[in-house]
Amino acid sequence: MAKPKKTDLSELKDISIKNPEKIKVGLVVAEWNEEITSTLQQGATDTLLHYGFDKDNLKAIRVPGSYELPMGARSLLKHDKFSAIICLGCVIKGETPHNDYINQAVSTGLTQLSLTSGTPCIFGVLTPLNMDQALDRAGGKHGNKGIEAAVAAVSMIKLNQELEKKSRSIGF
Ligand code: RBF
Repeated sequence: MAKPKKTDLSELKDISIKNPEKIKVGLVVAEWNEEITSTLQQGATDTLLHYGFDKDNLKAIRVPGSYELPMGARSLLKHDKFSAIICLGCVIKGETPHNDYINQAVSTGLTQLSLTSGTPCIFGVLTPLNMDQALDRAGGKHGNKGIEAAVAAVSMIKLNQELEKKSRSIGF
């Protein structure tokens, strides 16, 4: 029997969250390597819909490149109350170490923003050595990492819901 493709949403684990249709999620998508990042965005969006989120509560914005992902996420958080922000980009290694600087800045920026805002800002950035590796991870043989980014967001939303419920029940 053929192995199911990792892009098949029916293979996703069961994560049941409360009132998913009321929860707002932001998506920040880099325009660099747009053919890759749009596939990541599609995977992330389909996944959120699969878990019961309402498309009207998904706010997607575009930023020029991955370096701008943390700033885009921060702008979204200032604009509205989101339960998670999914940041999607693709930084391909070139002849110079630009990718190292961008990747370092984005991962540090998103970590800092998550910790200071208290809202999970998901790192959905591909860091491939070449375009083939990027394609393998955007709907190819390694699945679609946009799906995995959305699963991480849903898992963190569930965790925060459970902790809020617990702290209410013990009177905090
Ligand atoms: N942004 C990406 O999202 N992916 C890339 O592969 C990428 N490569 C870049 C290569 C160079 C040499 C430079 C200068 C920028 C690159 N950027 C890339 C854009 C970067 O994330 C950012 O948008 C710009 O540097 C403007 O701040």
